[in-house]
Amino acid sequence: MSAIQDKLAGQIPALREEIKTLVKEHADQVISQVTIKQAYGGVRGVKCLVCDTSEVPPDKGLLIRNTPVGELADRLPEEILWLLLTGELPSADELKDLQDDLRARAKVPQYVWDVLEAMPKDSHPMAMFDTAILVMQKESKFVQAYNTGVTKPDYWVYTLEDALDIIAKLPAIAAGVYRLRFNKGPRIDNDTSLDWSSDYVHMLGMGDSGGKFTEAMRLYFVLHSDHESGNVSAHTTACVNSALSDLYYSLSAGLNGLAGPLHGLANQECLNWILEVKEKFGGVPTDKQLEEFAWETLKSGKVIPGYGHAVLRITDPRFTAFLKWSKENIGDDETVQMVAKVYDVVPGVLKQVKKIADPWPNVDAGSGAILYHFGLTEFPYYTVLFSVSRALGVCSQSVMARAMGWPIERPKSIPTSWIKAQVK
Ligand code: HAX
Repeated sequence: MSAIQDKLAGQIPALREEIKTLVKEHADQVISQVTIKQAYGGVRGVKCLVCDTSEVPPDKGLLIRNTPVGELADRLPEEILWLLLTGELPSADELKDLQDDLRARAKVPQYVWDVLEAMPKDSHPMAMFDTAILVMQKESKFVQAYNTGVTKPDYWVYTLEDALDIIAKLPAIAAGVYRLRFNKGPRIDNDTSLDWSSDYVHMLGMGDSGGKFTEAMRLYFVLHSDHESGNVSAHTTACVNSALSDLYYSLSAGLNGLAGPLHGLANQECLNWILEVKEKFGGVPTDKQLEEFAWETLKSGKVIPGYGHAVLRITDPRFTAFLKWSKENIGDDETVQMVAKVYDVVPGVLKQVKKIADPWPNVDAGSGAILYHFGLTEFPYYTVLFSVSRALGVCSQSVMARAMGWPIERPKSIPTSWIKAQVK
């Protein structure tokens, strides 16, 4: 038994008991109501999902297992995975066990590369990445166990197996997609002496003599790892998983949602917008020029990518962590300076648009400038990196959902005629 499986096996019985008692004793207590506006408005703000891996208070931003994400900025993604699953940071031995376990599962089957190589050369990197996950479905240990009669209390064990198998392979798949899609030459094999993010940078093949790119990628993978369970990618993963579809099905489904421009694809759009500004004004613009450009974007009916949020009502602490790192490490970079300038100017513009609930930057507003600085200039690739990281959170959520034995999701829909009858 691996250390993570052992740890969870120790924790899960008490968690199950706690939730069972909570539901039994307070089954009918109302925790949220739904208005007609919410029913037509993307179910915004309705409290009807449970997620214990992380929480996003609108006035605080991301807490991973109650710890503000900014306080986790120096951690390894593997430590975050342990934290997401268990609620605790790992000891040195536990971390080593998890890293060894991931290394042992890291080899990507050849047929994945055959499928990716057969895809059209102009496929979106997200379509390639999600296809790679889906095509490995036949490897699912959950399906094998289910078909041979494993019982419900043990579903989580095999979901954890699938989660670790998938997460271990994501750096190689992401690096392989990059090299294939952007003609960077042959794939580079894993280096099993490296940690999860360092191995990714190694397989990307862009070099990192000062170690700063690797540091940036570690930060990137930590900051994007989870954001409670109501966002499109997490909720889709959870919903598909609730049908007892395995994680290959459910994670690829969720990441297809991350590929939308209002969600994870915003990071590709965001840098694009910043570079458009730079090009138009031949460098960093004045505040007035930037303000005018922001209004132009809004008046043309487009959103300003990287700004606004469905839940947050403050500057996203993940943006703050990226900006701090950028200023400290690559502060001379003109694109980083642009990100800081946009942060000075754009909230003032968005505040004047009444309908916009949150004028502040979200995680996507600053991450692209860092990637761009280190020569990762292919914007359509950026959401793949978001996906590698977000898999840590949504896979952990799925393992815990199986551990708690949550049922298949089935909210009730109603037709407009029913709503009209209610308001009569
Ligand atoms: N620029 C222009 N208009 C914006 C805006 C922005 N940055 N943010 C919100 N609005 C608009 C909305 O489009 C909406 O307009 P309509 O009513 O005409 O459709 C109105 O303001 C009200 O929206 P809201 O209540 O403030 O925000 P929502 O919860 O509906 O949407 C979004 C949240 C993140 C989708 C939205 O702020 C947005 O489109 N932002 C830009 C895209 C972006 O950065 N997305 C990434 C978000 C973080 C994330 O999930 N990363 O993966």
